[in-house]
Amino acid sequence: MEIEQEVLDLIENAKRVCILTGAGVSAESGIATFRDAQEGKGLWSQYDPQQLASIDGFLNDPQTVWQWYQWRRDVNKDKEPNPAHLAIARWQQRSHQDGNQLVSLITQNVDGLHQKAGSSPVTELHGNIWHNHCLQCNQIHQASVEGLEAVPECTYCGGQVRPSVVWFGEALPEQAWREAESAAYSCDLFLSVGTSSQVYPAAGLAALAKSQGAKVLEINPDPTNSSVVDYQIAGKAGEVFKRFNI
Ligand code: BJW
Ligand code: ZN
Repeated sequence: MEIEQEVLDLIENAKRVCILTGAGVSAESGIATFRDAQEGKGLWSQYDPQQLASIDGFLNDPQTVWQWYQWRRDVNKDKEPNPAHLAIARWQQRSHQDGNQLVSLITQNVDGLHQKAGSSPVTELHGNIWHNHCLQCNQIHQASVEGLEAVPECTYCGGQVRPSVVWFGEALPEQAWREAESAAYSCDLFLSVGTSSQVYPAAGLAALAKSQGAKVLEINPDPTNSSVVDYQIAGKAGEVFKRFNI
């Protein structure tokens, strides 16, 4: 049987599907992937995103890290979901209606585009770029920070307000991680879409799924060649979802 037919059969017959998405899913919406984020971006090209997205980076230079996130928010604010987000949302909605398949969506993305596409529920492993909280007392800050160049001060304790994203060296949100592990553990099809699978613990979810007998399908124009992957579909997420009529 040719691979495409096998993949279609897997998609149709799976009882539990776990979809893990990464920055590549938002690439077709015009949002640079995490590791390409700095290419050709003027002022920010001299900074290493891995350094900026870290607690040490923030503690060393809160102003620069805050301004990087403000710049990214500004870039992201008018971006719209692309055919990949929309296909995943439709798939989830169909599965709710038909009741014959459970489709869990776990994302590493912080841009909120899955929700904007109508996906529900969405498990956000690395937080959300639109939310903020106090570094010191954890108080959530709802007030709009649009355009603010200086790190806001917490109105409760005077601490520094930071974006509610998960930086290197920080633990993932407990509830989100529990949902992700449980979805990976119990699925029979694991779909890894648009992620370089370099960042742990998210990158370990495919292996967890496989250890419990799931088949692992990867969609990426630049395949990771991981030994965990059973089926590699090389292509852009939006185009592949269209080709497979998902
Ligand atoms: C397309 C496409 C198209 C293009 N269609 N595809 C085990 C081993 C080694 C290291 C570790 C380990 N466990 C933990 C670590 C350390 C670290 C880590 O993994 N480091 C690695 C770099 C080695 N992990 C952590 O620190 C994590 N925390 C932790 O482990 O805490 C321990 C702890 C426990 C208890 C108490 C305290 C601590 C936290 C990780 C947080 C990651 N955060 C970031 C930043 C979020 C905020 C922000 O955006 O600024 O999350 S890093 C960044 O990477 C971001 C992403 O979500 C994440 C994953 O990146 P992703 O999505 O894969 O993007 P890219 O750019 O890498 O890849 C894009 C892909 O798309 C490419 O493959 C393209 O080909 C493809 N693509 N166009 C489909 N059209
Ligand atoms: Zn505070």
